[in-house]
Amino acid sequence: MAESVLKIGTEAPKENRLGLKATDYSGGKSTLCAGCGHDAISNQIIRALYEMNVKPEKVAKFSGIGCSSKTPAYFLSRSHGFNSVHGRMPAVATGAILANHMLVSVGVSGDGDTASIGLGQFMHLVRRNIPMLYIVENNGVYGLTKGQFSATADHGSKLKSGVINDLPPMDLCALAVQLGCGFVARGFAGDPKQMINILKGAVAHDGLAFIDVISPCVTFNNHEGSTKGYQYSKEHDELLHQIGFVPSYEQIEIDYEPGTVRDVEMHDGSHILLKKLEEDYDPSDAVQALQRLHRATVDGTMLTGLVYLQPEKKSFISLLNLVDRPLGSLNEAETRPPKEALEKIMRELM
Ligand SMILES: Cc1ncc(C[n+]2csc(CCOP(=O)(O)OP(=O)(O)O)c2C)c(N)n1
Ligand code: SF4
Ligand SMILES: [Mg+2]
Repeated sequence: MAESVLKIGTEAPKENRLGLKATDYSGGKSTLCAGCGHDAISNQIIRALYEMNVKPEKVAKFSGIGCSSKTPAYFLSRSHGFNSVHGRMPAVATGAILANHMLVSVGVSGDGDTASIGLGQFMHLVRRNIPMLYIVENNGVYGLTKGQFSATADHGSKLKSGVINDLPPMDLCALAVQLGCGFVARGFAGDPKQMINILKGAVAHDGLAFIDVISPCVTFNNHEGSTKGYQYSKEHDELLHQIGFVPSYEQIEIDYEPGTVRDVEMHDGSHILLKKLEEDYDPSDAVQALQRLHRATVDGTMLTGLVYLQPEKKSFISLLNLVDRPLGSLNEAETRPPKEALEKIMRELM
């Protein structure tokens, strides 16, 4: 069967179903270094939201501090945005999303922002299953502060100055799986065909969708000895499967051999299609996901694809049983507990 059924690399129409062009999703001019992986990710975020017909005004962007965290300025200039303190984006996003969960929330962070200073915040965001797309643009270094090793730098990788990293890397995908995240994926900025479908699946997910994107820093971590550069990543990329995405308004046609494509229906009626490659990988099996991630670390490969998927997991919004309106739009009568409820509380306190 042709790749097009998996919607890989399909051409989008000039205008989406809202009558908007891709340029309606663009942002300011990037000030990042030419060739930085982060810009490639911004382009795919623009394309994913445009092709998924998400109104730019219905998007909230969040970030921390770093070259990666600057990127929300370079896409969706018509959307809401909050550039927070270093590593504190999860707390800001949690508050904003609880106040208005009707928006599509997109968080962009860095490996330093998430895995170092913001690790505690990130872990609680995942544990609570706050409904948002959370992208880590992972280059293994603190790009903005001139290329020191981050907590995701591989053991044995070398800085330009010759300094070797003696510490083991932190695998944010494994951490997310362990914390019960219902959507965990790894992409590569040099593979836009795979990334676009991961991003679309993540937007369709009702809960925290975590994507770790290997995003080379061309200025500080793209040399010989680096394990997060373009060349090294291309040579060590190990695809779990081919990913396709079919939106809810399109009919799915699958004529692969039985058992070769896994079709996962998302809560909005869209479908994620996973075509098996060399092995029979079950993305709903957390133990297999952790084993596979660990094996990749030991083998020195870069595992990419949808690592773990549990679309039915309840988001924090469902757990809290929040109304289908932004909390700020509720009037006083709707938010004030009735007299009987207050009297019941008073009786309990006596
Ligand atoms: C509280 C605080 N501590 C330290 C810094 C300095 N600082 C700015 S960005 C950064 C790391 C950025 O690394 P990463 O999140 O990986 O983003 P990248 O630039 O690599 O995309 C650091 C340590 C800061 N701005 N604020
Ligand atoms: S320093 Fe590195 S991460 Fe920052 S913009 Fe330049 S290439 Fe990108
Ligand atoms: Mg970084």
